Amino acid sequence: SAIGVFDSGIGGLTVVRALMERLPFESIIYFGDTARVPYGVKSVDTISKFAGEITEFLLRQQVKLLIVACNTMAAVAREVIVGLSPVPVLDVIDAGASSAVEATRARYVGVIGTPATINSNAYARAIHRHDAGIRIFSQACPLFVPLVEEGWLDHPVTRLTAREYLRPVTTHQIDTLVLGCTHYPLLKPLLQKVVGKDIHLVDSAEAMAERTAAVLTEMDLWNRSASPPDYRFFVSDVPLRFQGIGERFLGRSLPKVQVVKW
Ligand code: DGN
Repeated sequence: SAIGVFDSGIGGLTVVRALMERLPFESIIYFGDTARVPYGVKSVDTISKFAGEITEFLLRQQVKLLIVACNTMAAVAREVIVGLSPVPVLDVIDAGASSAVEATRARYVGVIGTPATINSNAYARAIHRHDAGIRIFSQACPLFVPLVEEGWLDHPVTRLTAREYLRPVTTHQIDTLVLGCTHYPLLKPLLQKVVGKDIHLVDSAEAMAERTAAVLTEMDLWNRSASPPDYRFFVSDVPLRFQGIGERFLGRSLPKVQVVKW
């Protein structure tokens, strides 16, 4: 059976892309809540309710594993999702936090994400579960999501915005910066220039793919059928410019999507 991946919208396709590259024989079912995105500025109650609905939808598709690709849902609704799921649940925050702990030598780590993710303090809690001595400096970057969706990946406005957001974080001696949002992997080249080459960027999509590979091995869940992998994409709406934005996130042409009505 397939791996279920979900996100508040199309940003989670960065995680699907990393999974396709790292696990090319696994089938994936994706759900993006494009009718209700953005989640990053909503309340914990609302995000939890939406997360529960999506979890139930994917469980009905008989997935063998659930991946919470959305940092915002992972930050505030993990317990709700785990409580509903008989299959293992992995999330981008856990994966990104572990990578940051492995990467840092200075034990000073920066974290950027949506306001909901940063306010939840979920990255700090996840990092401190591994190493309580790591110091964490975080910054919400709400303008990054619309800039990425606009395709301004290497644009002066984005560069100025990034400098402004990252200045406070980089005044501390961090050697690692966690990109704690589905959209940020697309800004990696620009962010690397802004923070300088000595700061290691943790791409939470790549970290998620590595963690998934490890769990498939640990739990003996690798796909063994000889048939090629199947990719199915569900969304709750097809908004304007969906195709173009989706393809930029996925890094290849986007197959047909099915619209789900609850
Ligand atoms: N997918 C969300 C995240 O990773 O935090 C970003 C989009 C949003 O809901 N604002």
